[in-house]
Amino acid sequence: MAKLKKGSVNRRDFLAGAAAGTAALQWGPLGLNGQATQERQSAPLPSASQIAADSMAPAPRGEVYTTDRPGSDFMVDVIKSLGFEYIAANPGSDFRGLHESVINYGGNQNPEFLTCCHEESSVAMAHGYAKIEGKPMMIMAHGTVGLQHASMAIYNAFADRVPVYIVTGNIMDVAFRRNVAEWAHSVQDVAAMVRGYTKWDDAPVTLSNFAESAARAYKIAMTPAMGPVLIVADAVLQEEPVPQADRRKFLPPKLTLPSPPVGDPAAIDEVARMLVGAENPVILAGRAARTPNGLKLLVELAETLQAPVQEGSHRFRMNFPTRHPLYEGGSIGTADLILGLEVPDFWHMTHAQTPINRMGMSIRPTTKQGAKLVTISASELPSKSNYQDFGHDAEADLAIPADAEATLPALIEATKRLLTSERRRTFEERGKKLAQASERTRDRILDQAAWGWDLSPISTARLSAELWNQLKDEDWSLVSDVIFLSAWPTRLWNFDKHYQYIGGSGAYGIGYGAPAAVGAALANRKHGRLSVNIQCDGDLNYAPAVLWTAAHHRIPLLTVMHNNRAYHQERMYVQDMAARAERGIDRANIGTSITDPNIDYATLAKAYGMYSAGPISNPNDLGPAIQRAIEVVKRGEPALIDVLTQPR
Ligand SMILES: Cc1ncc(C[n+]2csc(CCOP(=O)(O)OP(=O)(O)O)c2C)c(N)n1
Repeated sequence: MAKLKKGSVNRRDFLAGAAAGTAALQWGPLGLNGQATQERQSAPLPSASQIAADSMAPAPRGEVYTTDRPGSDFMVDVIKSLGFEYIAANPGSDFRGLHESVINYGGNQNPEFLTCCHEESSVAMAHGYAKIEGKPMMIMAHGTVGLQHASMAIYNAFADRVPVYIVTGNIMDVAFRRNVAEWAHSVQDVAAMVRGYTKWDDAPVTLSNFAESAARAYKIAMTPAMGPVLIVADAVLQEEPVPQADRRKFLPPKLTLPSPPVGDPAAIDEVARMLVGAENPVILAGRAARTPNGLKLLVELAETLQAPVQEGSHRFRMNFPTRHPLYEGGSIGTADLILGLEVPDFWHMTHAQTPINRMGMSIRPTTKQGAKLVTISASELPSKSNYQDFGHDAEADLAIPADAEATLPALIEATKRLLTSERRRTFEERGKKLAQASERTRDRILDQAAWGWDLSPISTARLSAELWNQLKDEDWSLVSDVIFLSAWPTRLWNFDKHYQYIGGSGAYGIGYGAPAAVGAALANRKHGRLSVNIQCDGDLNYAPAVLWTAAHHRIPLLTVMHNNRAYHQERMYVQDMAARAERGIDRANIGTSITDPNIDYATLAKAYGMYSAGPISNPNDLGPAIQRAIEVVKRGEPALIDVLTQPR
């Protein structure tokens, strides 16, 4: 029997006893076999140098790093040439070379590394940023595991037609995989798991190939219909010195953005003819305005025709000024022509689908008989089949697969060419009626907003009105969706600039809201805008540590919790099912409430290093709390107020 070393027995004794809660010497890996137990206990403890090797940074591999620059430096040259301001990432060893080059060789500027606590947050931050800035942010994700975390946010960006630039690492050459973790994180085809919802990907095998593919990916991401792209930065390419052969070929890529696809001139003339001839046209805007110019063009088209612009209940973009007399006027039911501009699932705007108790669905058109349907949408250009975000066929009478914003100038021109003085007079009359109807709608909205004014929990209309009261004289930007707030902000506030609204997630993947708001606020920061996020509680709980990212990077953002203490959207579905089954709705809170214990969001925000207040349940306390938080945000920091709210 091997003799036990004195010190080691005591330590192992102690550890085994603590773990098992029993006398350690009686328990060994082979059960109660004394010999095995004692042999195991007598195994030598790791030496000081072994412990150091496990817990300290490895020594630099001098033969590589001192002979010449690593390939990742050249990758940074390429990345810089594409004009990225930021890289959002959670660190991962398969892009450690690139990470080191970004912060040291690249000086951590253009791009600057943003520390993220979850890859889903990295992508959603890039999503929100692109909606304000009009260009992609780069994100890095650890091949396999990091990309798996990122995947839902990538799908959101894909469905929302938003460019996100993803770089993942991977170690293709097995000889370079240092340990079991690096085997687990390596993959034959990195992009396979997200290929169904990325626009393009590549895994370049040389640095010059990386340069070309990096530029190609950027162009593809930015060509409407825009979308996320993925480039694999192989770890060996990152970490090894640039090969001589590659050095001769290496040139930073030339980046010329393609012009967006414009509709066929003959088809545009036909749409203009239909628009000018229609008595009651309605323009439906989905993701029509990609840029501030898109908003101006849409106003010009609508005013030329004195035609109303509607957005439907899902507001995807800032398309049209919300106090314009043509906003949300007219009716689909009486329209003789409906022009859909980048409308996702146009079919649902022109059909009603109602569940009938235990009898399936009733489907009927909501348009009048003979109404003509026209679509202009870049979403009809690229086609992927697995994910079904494309919706029903629009059943349009005329479909133009092209970018709506880029097609609008030609459409406006063609429309103006067809105007006669008689049609102008008709349009003026139509415009007057729509303006009067708009006044009446506005009065009705104000009346409705006053309902439940003093309620506690606070009504979503009161929350929106209190915010507006303090934002109206600021240069503000709402960096969250309005759909779970009964659209009160877009009904009450005066939105007239493109950056004032970013819309929803695209694929309705919850967890997008908080990080997208942080990314959009980051884009707003250099413009000095006051960013406001009305934040659903369920959404924040997917990856709340993005609050830390906002605090750490000093991103000014006012977050106001719409804390209804529920997954309310899903509760309504469960209530619907229970009612259809005639079993009563009183248990629909099971699985859908976020109570017992209540989550203290003010404490959560404080823990992440952020100013916070709340929970606020008295509506009269809300105004002063918002004011105090705005002062903090104006100092350049994020702040959060927890507000207890009505469900919708
Ligand atoms: C990733 C993901 N998981 C689950 C859902 C289903 N879902 C849709 S809405 C919703 C409730 C979200 O709660 P919250 O953000 O608090 O909004 P509320 O409906 O309460 O206003 C859930 C869970 C989803 N869309 N996405």
